[in-house]
Amino acid sequence: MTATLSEKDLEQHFEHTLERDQRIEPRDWVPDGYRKTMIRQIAQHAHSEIIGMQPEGNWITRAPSLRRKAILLAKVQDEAGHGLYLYSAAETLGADRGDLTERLITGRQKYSSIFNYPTLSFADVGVIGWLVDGAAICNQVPLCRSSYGPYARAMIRICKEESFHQRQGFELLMTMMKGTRAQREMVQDAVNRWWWPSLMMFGPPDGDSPNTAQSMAWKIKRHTNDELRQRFVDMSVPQAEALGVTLPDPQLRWNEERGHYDFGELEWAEFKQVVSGNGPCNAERVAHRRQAHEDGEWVREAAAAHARRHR
Ligand code: BYC
Repeated sequence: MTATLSEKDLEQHFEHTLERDQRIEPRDWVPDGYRKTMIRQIAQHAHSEIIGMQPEGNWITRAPSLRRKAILLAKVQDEAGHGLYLYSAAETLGADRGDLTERLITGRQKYSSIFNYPTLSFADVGVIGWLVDGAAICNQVPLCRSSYGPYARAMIRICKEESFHQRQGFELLMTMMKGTRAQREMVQDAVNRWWWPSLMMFGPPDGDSPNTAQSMAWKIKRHTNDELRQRFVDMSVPQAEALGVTLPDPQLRWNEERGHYDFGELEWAEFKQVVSGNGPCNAERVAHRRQAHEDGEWVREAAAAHARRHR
């Protein structure tokens, strides 16, 4: 005998699952808002991985040695893989991957602001690994405990790979810092350009973050944007010292009372510009992705025809 569950029973089951810190799975009923928020965050995250292949991908043909080329190729390939797990996780919530791609290439869905800045020298590859992947790890480790099972599980593997990415960036920078004066200057220049945009990856300040309160209540997010930004600053300062670079913030100093580093105000007007499509490389990044999608049309058609024949 099967009993039909009322909407109230389903809601209670959802709440109990969250209270017990268990995972919500694709078979479970979820409120519309939860589904919508989860699809938005996972899709933005997937798009970030895919668009994020471009800034570093630009350096694959110009990597200074075979070893550096092999490392960079592997890293960019990992990012494609992360995008694929994440699109699959979004599909478990009923999203359609073709539709998500369409939203990305028509500018209707966001991706991380950080990938709208140009990579001007090979030191940028190292700094992306150190700071951008470092910020990504700081943001994503707590997401391994996110309430949505397929997302949380994807994060575990992604974080392992991101740790390798961060170390390769740090190792590359350390090598350059032990090199010539020109190499050290390249590293410092890259740090000057990427530091503030890396802090913006954590999202708007808590007071201007419309989604944080609800996402924390649903245990999608485990910390606020400002909490994670602070954690990232605190961990980056000693790493910058070990490298011998200066972080471009005259207000950066240890606050004994708070037990954290104080840091300067971010340029939130710049963040808003970049997020709304007007950053230095937004148009280029989306155009490149659109072109790649169009160029791949015949592959999708061939794969679909092959699948039909074997059905
Ligand atoms: N850039 O209410 P808020 C990587 C949006 S890739 C653009 O705080 P939420 C890598 C936000 O989505 C890793 N948009 O939102 C790859 C929201 O949009 P709507 C990327 C941003 O979701 C290649 C609105 O602003 N990581 O590691 O509670 C090479 C209001 O914000 C940004 C992820 O995607 C931004 N920086 O919190 C190397 C992490 N910040 O509602 C490395 C997963 C905010 O207007 N995502 N927005 O459409 C998250 O953890 C959260 O979504 C965020 C934002 C912390 C980013």
